[in-house]
Amino acid sequence: MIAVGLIIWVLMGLLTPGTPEGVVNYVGSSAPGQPVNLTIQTVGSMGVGDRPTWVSYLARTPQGQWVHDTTWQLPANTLINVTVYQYDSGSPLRNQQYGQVTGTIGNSETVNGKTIHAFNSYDGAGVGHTFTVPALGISVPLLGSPAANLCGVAPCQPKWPHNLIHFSFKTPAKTGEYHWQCFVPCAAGWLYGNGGPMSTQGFMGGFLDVVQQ
Ligand SMILES: [Cu+2]
Repeated sequence: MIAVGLIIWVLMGLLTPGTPEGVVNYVGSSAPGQPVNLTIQTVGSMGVGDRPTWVSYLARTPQGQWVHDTTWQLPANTLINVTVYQYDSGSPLRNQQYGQVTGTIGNSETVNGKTIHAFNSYDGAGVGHTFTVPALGISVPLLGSPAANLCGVAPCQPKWPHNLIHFSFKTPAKTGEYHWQCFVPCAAGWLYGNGGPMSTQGFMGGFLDVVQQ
């Protein structure tokens, strides 16, 4: 009976989408109550792995290693200082609403040192991606890099053209799994830019796993 249960458990693990994906743990990366640094990057294509053409987010562990994981464990009720290296190109948004910065401290972000509260995506290189956590009212447009996607293989290094974006937000006191995703239909080659990486955990979406510190 135990053996049967074990086999079912193993099969469930293999069949449940997203289960094999790792979780990057930021809890304990700074003293309790102190801000936590979350450093991520967005790339136009992975260049490696089983989906080399797919657009993606990556994250840097507190130990400094870039990993292809989009579930991030964060302490509750804590200020999160986010740094984004945005290596991808952009385009005008279909929904201008996503040009607004919402839910961050000051409802703002800085892009290459300049503070903005909203971005007209018909300007410059448009918007490449958003970082959006619907349940927390957070949405940040990640402006497109004018000279984009020159890095080739992820993780990209800062020597390649990018936009450097900073914003901060506070995790809720209530623990739980908060889904985040990009709302730019950025999946080139897919119908209307959706599907593929847009609908796959580990690429254009993931979870904030908010836990007690
Ligand atoms: Cu995207």
